[in-house]
Amino acid sequence: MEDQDYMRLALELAKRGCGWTNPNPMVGAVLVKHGRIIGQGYHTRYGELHAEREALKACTESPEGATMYVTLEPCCHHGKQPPCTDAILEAGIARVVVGSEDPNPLVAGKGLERLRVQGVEVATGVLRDACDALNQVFFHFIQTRRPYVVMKYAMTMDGKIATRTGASQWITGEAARRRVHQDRHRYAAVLAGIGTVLADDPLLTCRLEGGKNPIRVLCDTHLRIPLHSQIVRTAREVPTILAAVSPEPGRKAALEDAGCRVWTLPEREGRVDLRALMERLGEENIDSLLLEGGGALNWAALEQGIVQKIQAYIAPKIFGGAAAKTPVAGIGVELPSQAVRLKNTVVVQLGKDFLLESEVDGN
Ligand code: AOF
Ligand code: ZN
Repeated sequence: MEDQDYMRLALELAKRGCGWTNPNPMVGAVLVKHGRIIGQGYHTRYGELHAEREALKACTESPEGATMYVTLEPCCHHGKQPPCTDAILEAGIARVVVGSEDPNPLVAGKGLERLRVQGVEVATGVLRDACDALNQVFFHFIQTRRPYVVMKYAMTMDGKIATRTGASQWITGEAARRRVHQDRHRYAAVLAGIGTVLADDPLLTCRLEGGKNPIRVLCDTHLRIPLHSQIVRTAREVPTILAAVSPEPGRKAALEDAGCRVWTLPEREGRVDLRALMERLGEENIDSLLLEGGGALNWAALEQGIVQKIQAYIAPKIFGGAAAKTPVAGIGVELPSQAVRLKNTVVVQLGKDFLLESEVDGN
């Protein structure tokens, strides 16, 4: 086995932490001595042992002289956990092979430096692209302190998110919908607009076995959400944040009594200022957000530059209808040259449907 093969294993281990480590990274580590794997581990949950210490703990023999493969640069600071560089040095690891460098200002090259100074052989950049891709969310959050926003919608091949009567269940099939629930588990929060709540009365929870519910965030400028909506009725079990502009005190109190948190945010063109909302969510350590908006919210999010990734689920069917809704509404751009540009597009087939995933250029 070569360096890349062990790193691939470390990556597979890291992914097991998906959905549980936010706002910290997913990290995997493998220890190899005389060509044999003697320990492996991954970061299982936010605040718990780091991958490096998990791997050392799992060792079946002395790790002295071993090579450690780790998907992210080992940390060298005291946070919720002591520095991994200390554990590596104490264990007498001879060589450390790293995937991604850690952009966390508390680490950022200092972890590697400390190991090198102490005589550990260090190699970097093994499967770097794959390791970087795994922690896109963490890298964004640690550098901006704002959530990584993924805009998701499902549409027909003629670009409709509902029929002319507003019916939208269902556009895509089973496999595509399962994928959405995986993302509700993976990302820390989900964001929708009051229009969606009034039209569909959704729960916005994760219905996967063993999955985790996202924190529900609703843009509800005038607090119109009904007390009998499914979201309010489950607000005691699933954390729910209502983002409003100058909420009416009685209404606010009633919704708080029902278990919702009500935030007062600045206004932008008569609606909640989304940049301010992102700042506030970042302050609450929410590192990622699945935006399941309607057309108005989606346009506002793009216009305010808060979106990092777009997921378009496309079903091979046609609804037609000039008045049937499309995924991004608002006023739109005037000229093709003013389009929101996307890059790094990936296509996945899910049953009969397709998922097109692109990053927003410049965000
Ligand atoms: C993790 N898990 O496996 C690794 C991390 O507050 P702490 O002590 O948990 O430190 C969190 C930082 O440690 C995190 O931002 C990242 O820079 C670094 N590495 N974190 O949660 C891990 N290896
Ligand atoms: Zn660490």
